Amino acid sequence: MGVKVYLRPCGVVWGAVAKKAIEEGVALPLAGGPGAFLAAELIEGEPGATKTAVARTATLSMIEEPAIAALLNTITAPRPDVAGVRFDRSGIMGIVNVTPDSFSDGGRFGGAAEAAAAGARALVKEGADILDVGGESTRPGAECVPVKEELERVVPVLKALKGVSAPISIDTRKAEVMRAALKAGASIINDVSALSFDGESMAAAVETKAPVVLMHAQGDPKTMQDNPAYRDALLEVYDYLERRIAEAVAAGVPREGLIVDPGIGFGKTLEHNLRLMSGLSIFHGLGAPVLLGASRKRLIGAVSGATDPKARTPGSIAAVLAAAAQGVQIFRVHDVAATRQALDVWQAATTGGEGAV
Ligand code: HH2
Repeated sequence: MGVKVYLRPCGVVWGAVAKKAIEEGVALPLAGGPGAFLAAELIEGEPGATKTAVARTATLSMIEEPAIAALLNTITAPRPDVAGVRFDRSGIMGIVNVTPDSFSDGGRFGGAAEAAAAGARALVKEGADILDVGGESTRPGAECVPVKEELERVVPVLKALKGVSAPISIDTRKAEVMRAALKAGASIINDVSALSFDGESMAAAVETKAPVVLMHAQGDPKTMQDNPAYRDALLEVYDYLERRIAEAVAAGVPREGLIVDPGIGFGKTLEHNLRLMSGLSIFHGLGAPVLLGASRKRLIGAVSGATDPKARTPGSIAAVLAAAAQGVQIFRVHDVAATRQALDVWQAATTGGEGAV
């Protein structure tokens, strides 16, 4: 087998200049647009032993190397809708943690299911395109929650959300919770273990044909921050997600329903998280919408000095905008209204008001 090749789009432009650059053959659409990339980082080799060069897209398009041509095709193709959510603009997944112990908002949606559902409906009004309901904290050091308890937390909330206009994802690692949640009104599986924690979860995804968020994590929440190690976090996370997509598709999970997520903070040091954040556009090479969950996480605190997670909204928004500039399509956030406002202004200012981003 030849040397492995990765392409990381860079030099992304928007609006009228993006259209013109594509017409003139100096840029290619990023995941179907509206952004377009003028160049790409060409990375060859294995994680930890790579050669990197930056090449213009016009040059890359002329290289007769099947792996590069295939990657360019994948990176430029439009992404299909998932559960009715379009990916030609930045989407927001609003976090609805029905847990007593989540790191930044434990108890925020606690109490009666009706109250949690009202809080979730408010997130839709604020601009959430997807609601992510979770009954188990996966913060570093968190204990695994028994299935029965997780079901008791999430199912009543899902039932109380009947008729809500945004699709609901169920944030769980457990097949039984996936199945029950999908019956109770959720339509997307969000699994921080990429269907690997529970031996039954792949089967649950195949049976239900539900779209799935495949997230990378190194280790289990209980111990994942003890000593995370990578030769190259960006490429290893990419390789892992590529393998999980292949395994899910081979098992019968519909490819067009897959979303990928590098899993910020899941078995990663600050250095690993920043390598991922600065290289996010590489994940377009996997041919699926990219989701980012950096909201209020330690990375924001470490860079800014904001020790209280609730004081990390400005830094969380900066992370969203930096990722949006790399074409990331979905943001899992606590602060929906503030993020929507920031994305709307970023979009208008970047495109000169032309077209949605
Ligand atoms: N992060 C958390 C939980 N679920 N799902 C995806 N797809 N991506 C993420 O980055 C992600 C996730 C952890 O954050 P949070 O829900 O705020 O905290 P806790 O696990 O303590 O409930």
